[in-house]
Amino acid sequence: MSTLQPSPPSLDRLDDSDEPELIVSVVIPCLNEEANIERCVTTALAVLSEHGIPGEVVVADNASEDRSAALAAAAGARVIHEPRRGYGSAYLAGFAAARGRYIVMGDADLTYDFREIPRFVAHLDEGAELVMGDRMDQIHPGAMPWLHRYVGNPVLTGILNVFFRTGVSDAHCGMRALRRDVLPRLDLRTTGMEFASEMVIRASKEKLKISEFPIEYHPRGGESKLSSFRDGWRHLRFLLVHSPTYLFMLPGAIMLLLGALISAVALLQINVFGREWDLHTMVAGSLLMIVGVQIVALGLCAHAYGTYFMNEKDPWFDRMRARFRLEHGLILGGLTTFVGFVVAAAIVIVWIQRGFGQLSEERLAVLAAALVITGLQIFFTSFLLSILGLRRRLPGEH
Ligand SMILES: Nc1nc2c(ncn2[C@@H]2O[C@H](COP(=O)(O)OP(=O)(O)O)[C@@H](O)[C@H]2O)c(=O)[nH]1
Ligand SMILES: [Mg+2]
Repeated sequence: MSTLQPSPPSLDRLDDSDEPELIVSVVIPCLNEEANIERCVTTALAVLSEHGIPGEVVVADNASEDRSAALAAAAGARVIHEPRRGYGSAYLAGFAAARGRYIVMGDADLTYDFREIPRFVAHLDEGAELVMGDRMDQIHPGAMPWLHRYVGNPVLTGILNVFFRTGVSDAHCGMRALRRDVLPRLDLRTTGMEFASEMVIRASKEKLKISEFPIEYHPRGGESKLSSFRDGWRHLRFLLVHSPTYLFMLPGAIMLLLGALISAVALLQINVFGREWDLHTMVAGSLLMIVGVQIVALGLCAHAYGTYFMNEKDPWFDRMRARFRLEHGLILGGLTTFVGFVVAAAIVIVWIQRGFGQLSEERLAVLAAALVITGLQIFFTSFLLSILGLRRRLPGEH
């Protein structure tokens, strides 16, 4: 680990006073933690002074109904009051009040060892912009319930890494550190426990330098504020709504392909599993195809929303819109609809030729309907995408 060197004056100082620059703000969110908060604050302050790190401890109190706030202040913390509930709300208030160049985060429940602060600081000194603790190999007995240890944490961290490729081992670790000057880029907004995921995802989208190292996780003093299913769902919901590719595009594309395949099997009466497939299969295949196109369309609109309205970097969508224009979508949609009408016309011609008698072209009729519907979906979605992007053309685009 690097030694802690005196730092050059930072540009992000909040005031012009001649006070020495604070290097570290330890920010601790606190909701009814009177059993633990005092020790958290005193340990953090002691570690800072032992290592000669100019710093402060900010306790973001979430309207605790016990003596937490008073105990924290008496122990030497600067206490910030945030009436709005939620782990994220507490941190956002604490961050706004922090003055240090670095922010070290940790729960007020004695699960994390604040004596690790200098290691986090050392990683930041070495150039990391976000430093994550990784608890997974050093969880003390009774520190993490079985459900979180073997289901919640690995599953949610796994999904997060598939969706956003962050490479972080323990996305919910509450002890972490970051440079305060990256906060505007992170633009964090969530109010609940999903704040932990938001920070990692935003950091990876902004391509921050993320480092991690193993830390210990101790059993909690006092009562946990986490509700497994409510907070687990809040995390999952956050991951899904921030990943149109995995929420819409992938499932939609799979449905579309599967639907097309099933329709083809029914239409061409291909023998699969020793029997031929007929009208019912055709209906199922076509429905799947229509729903697939619809979901892909929603995904494209979600990508457009992220790019145009949320200013998100979305290289995939940028490539798409560099290649495809409104007119491409209109032609594709128009042609698909046209082919649908041609199939429908063919059925009518056959009917006329048969003297308006009994007709058994149901599969073709379903195909015609599916083509007309998907064609119209493509046609009008193209217009909607164009409307969403009206004010944000690529350079050179008209
Ligand atoms: N869940 C929750 N935690 C809060 C809130 N405000 C502050 N906290 C603090 O956030 C930290 C994390 O909560 P905790 O119960 O330890 O959850 P866990 O570490 O995920 O099991 C603790 O220090 C809480 O005191 C809040 O409104 N909700
Ligand atoms: Mg905790």
